[in-house]
Formats: sequence, structure tokens, C-alpha cells
Amino acid sequence: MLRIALVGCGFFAQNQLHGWEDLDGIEVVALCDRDRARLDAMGDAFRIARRYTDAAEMFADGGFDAVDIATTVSSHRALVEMAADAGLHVICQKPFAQTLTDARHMVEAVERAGKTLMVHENFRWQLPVRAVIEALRGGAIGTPFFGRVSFRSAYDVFSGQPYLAEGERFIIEDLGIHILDISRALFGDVDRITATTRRVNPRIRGEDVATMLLSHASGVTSVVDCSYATRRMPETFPETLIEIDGTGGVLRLDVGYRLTIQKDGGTESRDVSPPLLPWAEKPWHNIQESVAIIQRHFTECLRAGTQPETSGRDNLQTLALVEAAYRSAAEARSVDPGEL
Ligand code: NAD
Ligand code: 89V
Repeated sequence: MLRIALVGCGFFAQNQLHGWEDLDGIEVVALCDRDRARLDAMGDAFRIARRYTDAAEMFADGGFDAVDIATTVSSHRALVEMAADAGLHVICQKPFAQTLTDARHMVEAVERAGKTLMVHENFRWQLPVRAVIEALRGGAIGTPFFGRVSFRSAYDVFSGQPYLAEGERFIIEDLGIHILDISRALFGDVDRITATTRRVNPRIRGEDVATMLLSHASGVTSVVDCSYATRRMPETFPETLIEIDGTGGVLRLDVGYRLTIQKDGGTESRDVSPPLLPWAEKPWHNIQESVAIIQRHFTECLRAGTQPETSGRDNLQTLALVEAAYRSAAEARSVDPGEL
């Protein structure tokens, strides 16, 4: 039995608790939130008796093997370092850290403790996205040379997550981070990125449109474009649309979770829609199911003694891309993420 403690009982955490409930050999034994009302609501809903408003107290009491950090980013470094000191495995929500320096310290702390650290970077684990990754890695269209990974929507994310409207940074830090990570999963690490950003919605503080051009070390050029200001029908939230051109054909993940591969003069098209889990609801079900998938990956890695694909160390590259995109937009130049 793997015993888990979860910190942060806010908007998203219920998905993580449902995901853990569905996995065999897992028990969430303790919950923490500094907001007593949220803590009790979540504790009652998931019948978890051990409840803390202070994470340090929870870590001191112990009795669990891993911690699932579902708080917003400003608390991540302190919580990850406390977990490392307590000798625990860690899953931490994205964005992993506020700065690359923080992130490097966090990765090193868990490595020193000899434990596993996975970032809850779940978009590359979505079933439709996974189908694209597997087709590409399986050589379905030969060697890729161009990709577009696109997320455009006008869905109101601010009512569920009001903090998204308040930060100086918005779409690259919160959503673009996922889409950049998908581009890395498909085409590998990036030598240069060029980005433009703008704010369309006057009621938020940060940027809600970002267009990024990536030169990958593999030779692929990809475009990663994100918008929360795109009023189109049908509204496609939260679908990531993907186009890839390869030496042997083309691949498209289109609206409605349809994957099409064209090669050798033929077209093969299939529905790769995610299932609607009993606790999930549309349109979030795609994201919700990827929570269950990434959690299963984490437990399999612990059992096998292997590193998660979205480990803390791997995520340093995604975070560097986020920073490089902001720097590129601010300085109107292309940026090598390696310079950060
Ligand atoms: P939220 O603000 O609704 O909830 C966060 C909770 O953490 C709050 O209840 C707060 O009281 C608690 N908290 C903060 N610091 C704490 C501390 N030091 N100790 C104890 N409790 C503390 O936020 P949310 O929308 O649930 O988002 C949480 C994280 O999940 C964010 O990092 C967000 O980016 C991420 N998120 C990820 C996805 C995804 O698909 N991966 C989707 C939505 C949100
Ligand atoms: O997945 C996320 O990180 C969410 C959202 C989809 C709204 O951007 O914050």
C-alpha cells in the first residue's frame, strides 16, 4: 500500500483525490489546507480523517510515503523542500516553481533525499495527445520536420480559478507551459524560441495570447500558439490541436479528438476521444482523465524504480522554455533557453 498525503484542497484537488481513489494499492491518509473550511469540505467528501492546517505539522506527524502538492506555485518550493527533508516521494502541480533557480534547488533537494519527484505536467498524458506521441514515436509519418501545437479558446477559466486573472503573467505560465511541454514530448528539446504576447481581455492583468516559434535540436520547427481570447464555434476548450508534417506523411489531431494520418496516398482516421470517467464532467473530462493516467505512471515508476517521464529534472527544460518565451517577448529577440 502506498500512503499519500495531499496538500491544497482547492479548485483542482478533487480530481487528484478521485484519481487516487480509483487506483489499487493507494490510500490518501492525510489532507492539508490552511483554509479550514476547504480542508473540512474535502476531508468530508473523501472520508479522510487526518486533517492539518499546517503542512509542517503534517510532515512532522508522518505516516505516509509520498506527498501530492496541489497548491498554487508560490508555496511549491517550501513544500517540496519539507517533503524532501521528511524523506518522501513527491508529486507537485505545475507550474513547478516561480523561478528556475527555485526549481533547480527543489530538484536537488529531492535527489539528495534519494526519492522520486514528478511534476504533475498532465497535458502530454491526455489520451488524444498520447495517441499522437505514440504514432509519431512509432514512425507513422517518418521523420517530422514541422509541427503546430495549438490551444485557442474563450472559455471562462477565471470563475473557477480567479488567481489566473490577477497575476502579472497568465497564459504562458499557466497554459502555455502545458503546450510547450507537449511540443517537447513530440520533438525534443529546444535551441531557440521566439515569442510574441498580448493581452486582449481588459479585465485581466497578464497576457492572454502567446505565439511561439521553436527550433528543436532534432531539426524540427514548431509553432506553439495559445489564446484565451479566441471566440470561435465550436468552443474547443480544453482540446490541444496538433499538426505534424513528416518525411513519410502528415498527422493531424483535429477538433473533436479525431486523429488522421495520411501517408502512401491513403488516409486513416480514428476517434481518440478520452472516456468520461464516472466522476468527471465535460468539457474538463480530457484533463480529468489525464490526472488518473499521470498518477498511474507515478505509481508504476515507484514500483519499477524508474524516473517518471515528467520528472522534476525533465520539467526544468519546460520551465526554461516558459522563461525564455517571456524574455523573448519582452526583448523582441529569439532566446536560447540554455542561457537561462
Ligand atoms: P486553488 O487556489 O483553488 O487551491 C489551492 C489551495 O491550496 C487553496 O485552498 C489554499 O488555501 C491552499 N494552500 C496554498 N498554500 C498552502 C500551504 N502552504 N499550505 C496549505 N495549503 C495551502 O488553486 P487550484 O486552482 O486548485 O490550483 C492548484 C494548482 O493546480 C496550481 O498550481 C494550478 O496551476 C494547478 N492546476 C493544474 C491543472 C492541471 O491540469 N494540471 C488544472 C488546474 C490547476
Ligand atoms: O490546466 C491548467 O493548468 C488550467 C487551465 C486548463 C485552466 O489552464 O489552469
